[in-house]
Amino acid sequence: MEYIDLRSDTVTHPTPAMREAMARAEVGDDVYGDDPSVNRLHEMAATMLGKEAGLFVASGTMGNLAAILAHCGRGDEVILGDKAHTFLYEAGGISALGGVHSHQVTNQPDGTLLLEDILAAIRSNDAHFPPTRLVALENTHNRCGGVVLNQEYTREVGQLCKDNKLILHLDGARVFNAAVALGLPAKELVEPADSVTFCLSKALCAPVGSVLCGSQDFIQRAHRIRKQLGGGMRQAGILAAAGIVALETLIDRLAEDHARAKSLAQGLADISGIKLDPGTPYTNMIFLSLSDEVPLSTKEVVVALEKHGVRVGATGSRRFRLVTHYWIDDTSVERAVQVFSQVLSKAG
Ligand code: TLP
Repeated sequence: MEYIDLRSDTVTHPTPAMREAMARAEVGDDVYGDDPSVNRLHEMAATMLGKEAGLFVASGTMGNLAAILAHCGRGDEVILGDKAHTFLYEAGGISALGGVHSHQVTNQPDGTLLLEDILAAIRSNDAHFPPTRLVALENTHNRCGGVVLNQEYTREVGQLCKDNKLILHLDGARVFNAAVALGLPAKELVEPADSVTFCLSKALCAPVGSVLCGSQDFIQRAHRIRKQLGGGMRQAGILAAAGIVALETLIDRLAEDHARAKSLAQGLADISGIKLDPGTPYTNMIFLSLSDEVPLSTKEVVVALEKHGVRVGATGSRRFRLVTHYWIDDTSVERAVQVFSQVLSKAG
C-alpha cells in the first residue's frame, strides 16, 4: 500500500531530478577536500545563509553536535529551551561526547526564550558555576508547533549574546520554512547567529544530510570534530548533488506545504473529537489532540489510520503531529481528512 505519510517531513524521498543529479554527480574523496559537488554545496549554503563557510554533515543532530563542540569546551554551559530538539531528541550528545552542560530555560508557546530568562540563566564568574558560553535557538521550533521565530526577536537575542560575550547558535533544521513563511531571505533571518545548521533531508527532500554554516575559523574546528565523530565521508558528492538540487529548486515551493497544512487543518477542525492546538499550523506542522469523549487510545488511532493508508506521528498521550511535505498533494490532504473522519466516527 502507498501510504499518505504525515509522520514527518524526514520521510520525503528524493525527487526524480535529485536522483538524476545523484547519478551524474562529479565526485572525489571529500576527506581530502577533493569532492567538487560537496565543495559546491558548501559554497552555495554559505552564500545563502550569509556566512563565510559551510560543512556538509550526516544529519541535523551531527550539525548541532559539531557546532556546540566547536564552540564550547568541556564544562562549559549552553543555554537552550526545555523543548529544544538538541535538549530533547539528540541523545544528550553534547554532554555525553563534549562534556557540555545544558541549562534549560522555559520555551514560551511561540518557541522563544524570554530575554529576561536568558539573562537570568547567565552564570556569574564564580568557581561554583560552569562558564556560560552559548545560547541556542531553534527556528522553526518543532515541539512548539513548527512556529516561526521572527527577525526582530532573533536580532534581540543576537544583541543580548554580543552584550554578554556569548555565542549564538541556531538549530535551523527548517530555517527555510521559517524564511519562506516570513517572506525573507534566509540570510537576513540568520544574520545574528554565529552558526546555523539546516537540514537538506527534511522538507527539502534530499535523502541524507545537513549543512553547518559559520565563520571560516569555526568551520575549520567543526571539520575536525566531524572527523572525530566519524562523519568524514568519502565520495559524498553523490549526496551533496541532491542537496544542490534542493537549494536550487525546492525552497520557494515550501509555501505550498504551508498552504496544504492549512487546508488539512481546516478539514480536521470540522471533525468531532479533534482539538487542534491554538494557532496550528504555523508552517508545515499540525499538532492536535483527541478530546476525552473519543473512546480510542493514541495507539488505536494510529493503527486504525494506518489500516486506511494514513500515517501520523504520536507525540504524547492523545496527541499527534502531522507534517506536510513535497509528497503530500491536494488529493492526499482530502483523503487524510476523510480517513480521520471515518476512524473517529466509527469510534463514536
Ligand atoms: N526532527 C525529527 C525528529 O527527531 C523529531 C522530526 O521528525 O521532526 N533539529 C530539529 C528542529 C529537528 O526537528 C530535527 C529532526 C533535528 C534537529 C535533527 O535532525 P536529524 O534527524 O537529521 O538528525
